[in-house]
Amino acid sequence: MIDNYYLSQKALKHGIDIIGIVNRELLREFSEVVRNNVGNLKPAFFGGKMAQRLNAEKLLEENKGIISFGVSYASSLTAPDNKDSRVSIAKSAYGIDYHVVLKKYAESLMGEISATYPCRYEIHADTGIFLDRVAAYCAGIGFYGKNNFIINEKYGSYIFLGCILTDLPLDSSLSPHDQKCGDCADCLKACPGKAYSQGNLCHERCISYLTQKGKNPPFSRSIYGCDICQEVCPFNRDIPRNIHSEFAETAENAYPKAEDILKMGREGFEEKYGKSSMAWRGYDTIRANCEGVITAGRRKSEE
Ligand code: B12
Ligand code: SF4
Ligand code: SF4
Repeated sequence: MIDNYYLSQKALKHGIDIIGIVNRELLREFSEVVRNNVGNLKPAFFGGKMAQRLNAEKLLEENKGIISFGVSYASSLTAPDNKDSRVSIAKSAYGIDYHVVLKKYAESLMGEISATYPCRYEIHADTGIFLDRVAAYCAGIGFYGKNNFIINEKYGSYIFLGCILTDLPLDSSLSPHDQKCGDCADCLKACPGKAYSQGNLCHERCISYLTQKGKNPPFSRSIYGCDICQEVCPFNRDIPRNIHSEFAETAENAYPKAEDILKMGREGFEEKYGKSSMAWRGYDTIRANCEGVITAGRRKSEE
């Protein structure tokens, strides 16, 4: 039977930094916990209710094995000195769209495994019928931080998560990691939108969500995403960075001038950022955020 040791040995050479087999019992139990907590919430970007996305029974019935994996995107890029005249883009949008990169790595891994153990498999990153963080927690990829991120002790929270659903029988005996935040609450305090103030992350207050809707708040200079609750986390201090060249970015692209984005227009944007994960929201969303930053700056200077 395939176990965690076998998978970890194979995964690294295909670009996957962390891998684990979802513990089926835990997935059943834990889905119930999260469902009770958020079942009636409306998820950001998806229709229906959260409970419909946490259907562990369906997932377990259809798949003998569920693998969760993580790929580091930690970057050492720092903001330029003149950052106050520039806007910013979150690290998750650096380089090539992570959905593409994760699928490429997992496809390559499963290509090798299925040559020895013929099997059906389906690869997901964001696209599954399930929540990637819940699966990752149940596979021992990391612990749930107070900021709701899955944090791995070696790679921190700057890890993208994906899942592989398969008919291969897998040894899923791993235990999850306990939360290691202790008394720290730095992420909760640092959030400019106070998105954690009511317990669960309130996506309507989160800059990441707001910028994906073209509504960045006046106190933010981000035109896509937000990393603040990760930047302050001590688990992201001493971690390996720049592991995957696909996620490399230049300071010029990561901290552009809002006016330049407006000037480049739709075609210029496609050319420069078309492969980034932020491209899914389209030029009009990013343009609206740039306009928002410029207007907020004008108001501030008039005060
Ligand atoms: C919709 C979505 C968003 C929405 C809403 C997120 C939300 N939490 O509601 C918005 C647009 C705001 C968003 C933003 C971002 N996202 Co997003 N997002 C998703 C997506 C597609 C679904 C997540 C979802 O609906 N979660 C709903 C809640 C209910 O589930 P949850 O996050 O696991 O939260 C529960 C647990 O945390 C649990 N819990 C909390 N603490 C504890 C403690 C213990 C001990 C236990 C047992 C449980 C527990 O309770 C929570 C609710 O009750 C996932 C991919 C996927 N398909 O799963 C990516 C995903 C969560 N996002 C990701 C990323 C990278 C981001 C951003 C950093 C992007 C950016 N740079 O701006 C930000 C970070 C915002 C934040 N602070 O979380 C990564 C996170 C990777 C990681 N290491 O955790 C994911 C997994 C994508 C991926 N495939 O890698 N995202
Ligand atoms: S991503 Fe930014 S706005 Fe959203 S919860 Fe974290 S710090 Fe707050
Ligand atoms: S900043 Fe502190 S409380 Fe927040 S996730 Fe990191 S260790 Fe936990």
